[in-house]
Formats: sequence, structure tokens, C-alpha cells
Amino acid sequence: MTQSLSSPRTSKQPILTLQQHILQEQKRFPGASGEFSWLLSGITLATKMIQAQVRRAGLTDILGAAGETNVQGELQQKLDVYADEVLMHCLGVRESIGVLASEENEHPLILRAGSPDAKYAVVFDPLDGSSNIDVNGGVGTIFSIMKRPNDESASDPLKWLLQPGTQQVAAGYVVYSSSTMLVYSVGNGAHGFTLDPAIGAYVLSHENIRMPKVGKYYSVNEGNRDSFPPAYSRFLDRLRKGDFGHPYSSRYIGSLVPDFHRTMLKGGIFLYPPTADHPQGKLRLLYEANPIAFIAEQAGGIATNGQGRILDIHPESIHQRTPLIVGSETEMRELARCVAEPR
Ligand code: P6P
Repeated sequence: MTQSLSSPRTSKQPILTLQQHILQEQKRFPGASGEFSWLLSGITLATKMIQAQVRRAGLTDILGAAGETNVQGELQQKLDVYADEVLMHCLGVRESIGVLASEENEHPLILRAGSPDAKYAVVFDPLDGSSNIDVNGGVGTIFSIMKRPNDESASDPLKWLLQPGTQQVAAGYVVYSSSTMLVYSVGNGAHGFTLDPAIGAYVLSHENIRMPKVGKYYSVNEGNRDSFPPAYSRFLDRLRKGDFGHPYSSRYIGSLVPDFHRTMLKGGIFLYPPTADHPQGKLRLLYEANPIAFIAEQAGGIATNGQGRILDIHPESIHQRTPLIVGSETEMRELARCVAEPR
């Protein structure tokens, strides 16, 4: 079924919806009784409801802040709140989910951790980059799915969430931009589905995405440059000078999902290094870095915190932050070389 390249599909190929694809992938889970595809359908339904609001944001009074601040101390946009509520609702009715956690809520929602039917924990960022909404910029939903621990730690619902990224059974993101596209993986490659508004279905458009081994874009907030650790400044200087074989262009939206989605399709590198304001990094491990890293690796990319693989990090808290550097083999190798150089 998988094509050799991640070239967009042509009109000659039959339409394959996300639901059909999930059912096909479901067969990889021995003994799965359709509960996994039922779980994922909760995410796809929620993201269709979210995109319906995002694409009308300028037309309703939903613009602007909801007046509250979330656990991150960030002013909640009304769409943040809506997206969080929609995901909580659509996923809350999936019996296979025991624990839900969101960027918008300080504490996880323990649904049915004691039930034998509850096998998964889902953690999500309902609407990442929402400060871009008012300026019609790209925003995204990011999700990560982990299985209930199979040891005594399962008695503590928090431990369902505090597992390293290697324990993810699925992860994905939805980018709400010029089109709405969902990219997901269950460990069998990363696949992209574009929402066809005419039929209200996500249709396979980018099968088995392969991140190019080298790119021509780098993506970083240059405004933080003076506070990056020296190795990152050395890397960016070399990149700009063409030391890695060709000139690069800078692309930065300030919204993780579209910034990463470009890197997935075009290659290159996205960096959120430690900064003066965020010495541990700004992005969150559980519902930003881990799912992005899972998808990146499934597409042949690399994701680290500057020192080691993102997916190997053992989380200590659900809102834990981390530096995130993710991209093509070439640029990631050159960054690692700069980091390894004596100070
Ligand atoms: P900065 C959005 O607030 C976000 O969490 C990510 O989507 C994005 O990559 C990052 O923060 C942007 O942060 O400091 O560059 O504005």
C-alpha cells in the first residue's frame, strides 16, 4: 500500500479516507477490536469541529481572548477553550480511554482508569500557536496516544502519561492553514490526509511521508538568538554562511505545527533551543515534542533536545518543557557536531 515517495497522490489513484486507513492500520494491533479506530475517530471528529470554527474565526465573536489564563499563564483565546472542550467531549465518550490530559488544563482528567476496558491515555495540545488566530496564521492540534502501563504503575493514572515518547502507540497533528491536513502514525510510517470540505472527510494525500535528507530552510525565532547557548549560534552562523554546502532561507511562523509541517515536507531544521526566558526550552515534552518527534522519526527525520533523543526522555511532570530541535539527517548531524565541539 505504501508508495516509495511521499509525492502527493494523483487523481488516478482511488480515494482512501482516514477512517479506511485507520482500519487497515488497525490490523497491526493484534487482538484490536476496533477500539483503536473508534478512539482515533474521536480525534478526527473533534478536529473537523475545530477547523469549522478556525476557518470562520474572523466572522464570529470567537476572536480575541476568553479572558482567562491557562495553566501555562498564557491568555486563553476563545478558540483554545473551544478546541479543548471539543476534544475532551469527543474523546471522553471513548470507553477505551482511561486518562486525558491537555495543555489547557493543569490536571489530567481521570475518566475510567480502573476499568478493564480503559487501555489508552491521550494527551493533546488542542490549539497550538493560537496567538496566530487573530492574524489568520496557521495553527494546529497535536495529539499523542499511549497504552496503559502493563505493570503495577497502572494503578496511578499519572503514570499512564509519564512514559517516554518511545511508548507512544500513535501520534499526530492537524495543521489548520491554507487547507486542513492531518498527519498521523501508528508506527508504520507517517501519512497525511487533507480534509475535503466537499465531502467532510480526510482523504489520503501524502502517503508514507519521507522527510528529505537535507533541506534549504531553517526555522528558529531569531529574536532569541543572543540568548542561545554558543553551540546553536555557531551552528546558525555556519548554516547561514553556506558551510553545509548550500545557502539556506529562514522561515518562521511562530506556530509549531505549520513550522514543523514545512520541515516534514521540505526538510531542513526547526529549532527551539534553551533561551534566557526558557532555560529548559519553551515547548512541552508530552504534547508537543514527543508527538512531533514520533512523526519525524517515522518519516526518517531526527528529533533531539540538543543532547539526546526526545523520545528517550523520561517525563517527570505532564507540563514539562524541553528544548526541541527536529529536522533532516544532514542538518541534525551538523548541529550535533557543533554541540559536541569543545566550548
Ligand atoms: P516564540 C506557540 O505559542 C508555541 O507554543 C509554538 O507553537 C511555537 O513554536 C512557539 O510557541 C513560538 O514561541 O517564543 O517563538 O513566540
